[in-house]
Amino acid sequence: MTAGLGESAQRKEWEDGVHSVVSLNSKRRYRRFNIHSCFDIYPDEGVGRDLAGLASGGEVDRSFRPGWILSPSPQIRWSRRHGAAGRKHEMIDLYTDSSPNGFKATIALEELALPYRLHHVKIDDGAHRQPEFLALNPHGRIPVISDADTGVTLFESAAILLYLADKTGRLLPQGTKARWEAVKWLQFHAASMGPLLGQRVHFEMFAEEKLPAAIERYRRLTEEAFSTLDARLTDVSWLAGDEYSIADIATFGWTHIAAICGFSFAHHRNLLRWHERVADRPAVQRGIALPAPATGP
Ligand SMILES: N[C@@H](CCC(=O)N[C@@H](CS)C(=O)NCC(=O)O)C(=O)O
Repeated sequence: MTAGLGESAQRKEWEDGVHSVVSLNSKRRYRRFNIHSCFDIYPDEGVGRDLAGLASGGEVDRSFRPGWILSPSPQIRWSRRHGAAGRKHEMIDLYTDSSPNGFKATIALEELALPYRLHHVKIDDGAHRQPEFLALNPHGRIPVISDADTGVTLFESAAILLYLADKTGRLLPQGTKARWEAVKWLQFHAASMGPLLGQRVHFEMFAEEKLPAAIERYRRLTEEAFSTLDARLTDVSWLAGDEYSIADIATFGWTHIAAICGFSFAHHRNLLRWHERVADRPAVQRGIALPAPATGP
């Protein structure tokens, strides 16, 4: 399930660092992030479309599905040449799109400098509903990783973050108390923040019928989540305490999109300061640009 280039030719390109980031078509639609489809009620649009005509450049993974693109960042090329975390890892395949849940995976992989192949699953074109993708995630959602090192294939961004932390021994504190703080805030994000922001985006920005009760409900619930995070960050730098962790990465995936959508949390001073600290990290800046930056609805 790798590129049509053939493994050795492809590996050579990666090692030489010449396999540059692809550009697809310049349609605005492509550059748009996919938060409108980050929850279960998104209609099953675009399935079965011929995607081949959409790609105008770069390396297309034709053995898998036209339109799925390999686009290593400089970090990937660096880690391919120099190895990561003291040992050589096999490539991780990441299947993703430019979206809040997808950015969690790209940020974590960039932070950890693990070698990975990035497959662009274009949600707008229905690539996530194709049989090849459903074989990886029967629920038809990105992100998904598949790790040749271990044979593990995973969907659900929080599970992916836990897996990457477990694999490398990084981004999750060692001490029992801080470790469980990290897991708690990761779960808070996965269950009580991300899905609510997804609903808010839908009802405020995409729903054809503007339903005041639904808009008010998700504003209130996401505002509550922001307040809870703000209180947590009163006297600690990171959600787990002293250490930056996968809890911060998960939460940032959505605060990044909230900011782009104009869902202001500037009145939560601790949360805002934390958001800016995370945004300043070079690996985060790379992660939110893969496979393309989010530009808003
Ligand atoms: N709980 C999942 C949510 C995954 C999810 O909803 N991903 C969105 C993109 S952010 C998606 O694939 N949407 C496609 C669809 O809903 O059809 C996770 O955290 O990974």
